[in-house]
Amino acid sequence: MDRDVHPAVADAAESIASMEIRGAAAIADAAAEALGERAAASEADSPAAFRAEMRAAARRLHETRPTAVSLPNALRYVLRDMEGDTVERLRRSVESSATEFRHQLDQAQDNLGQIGANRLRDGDTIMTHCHSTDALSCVRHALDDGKELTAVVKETRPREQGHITARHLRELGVPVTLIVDNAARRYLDDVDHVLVGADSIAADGSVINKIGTSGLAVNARERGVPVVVAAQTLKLHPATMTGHTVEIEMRDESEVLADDERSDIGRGADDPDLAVENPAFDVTPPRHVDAIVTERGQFPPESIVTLMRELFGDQHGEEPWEETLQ
Ligand code: RI2
Repeated sequence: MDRDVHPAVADAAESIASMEIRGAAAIADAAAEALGERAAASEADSPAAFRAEMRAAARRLHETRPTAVSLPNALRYVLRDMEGDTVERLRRSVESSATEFRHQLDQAQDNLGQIGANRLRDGDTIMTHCHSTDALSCVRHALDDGKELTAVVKETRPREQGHITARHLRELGVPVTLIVDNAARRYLDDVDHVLVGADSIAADGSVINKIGTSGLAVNARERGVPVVVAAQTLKLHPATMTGHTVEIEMRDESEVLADDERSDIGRGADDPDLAVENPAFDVTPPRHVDAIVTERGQFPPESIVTLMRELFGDQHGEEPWEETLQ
């Protein structure tokens, strides 16, 4: 049974679950920050009690959203190397790992952006889906290199996160054309790259990203438009190397159909035969992806497993937040 979860952790978990904090990198950053805050606030009277508090905090954060592997990867990073034979040493170890993780995340996004920018040419038009800070890092670096870009931005139903992308691109001075998702195929002839982020990358090179990415990729392939996925290695999903699949988050139906709209359509507000499904993500097979851009370089999706073996080869066994560990 979990101990009481500290308010700093409960607040972070709530913000992640409600998507006030969203985007795979931002979720990881918030989770690492919350673990650091939890460690700083601990009044544990023994190393065992401190470790139990950290496991409880990590479990609470882990249960918020299931698809973006950046979240468990962040928790593992901070807790795997937790060491010390006193509470004070353990605390310092967690705080320093959390700080280091957050610094590396920023650095990776910056390095990835420079690599992704090399793919973009002066005068190119990109098409985006949802909002990805990794993808925007590529754009920012291309602009810093003196290239001019324009963007076709899909609004990305149901939460219209394309609006966030449009706002950031306009802040960067990039001319934006906002379109509804259904118009994407019509505009593909006008674009040079589809540039998206990822929530998880599987060992076979499949890309798990915001719902609608796979259909966009299929259409882009048909039109000969390259699909570039900007995803720092934090998005690589280690469990897929041993056959696990990535859970797709199903979100509340009210994001798709408001309660008052439901009664307009159905036979009353509680019509049992009016179903609404709201999967937040989909899976794009590697054959529809041209390149995965990471801070370690650009990879054809089929070869990403070599990088995963290098990064996660020695990771196995129990998760550091499981209660069976002492
Ligand atoms: P960065 C988002 O998921 C989008 O699917 C986006 O492509 C992905 O995270 C990666 O975002 P959500 O949290 O890490 O909005 O590149 O559901 O910012």
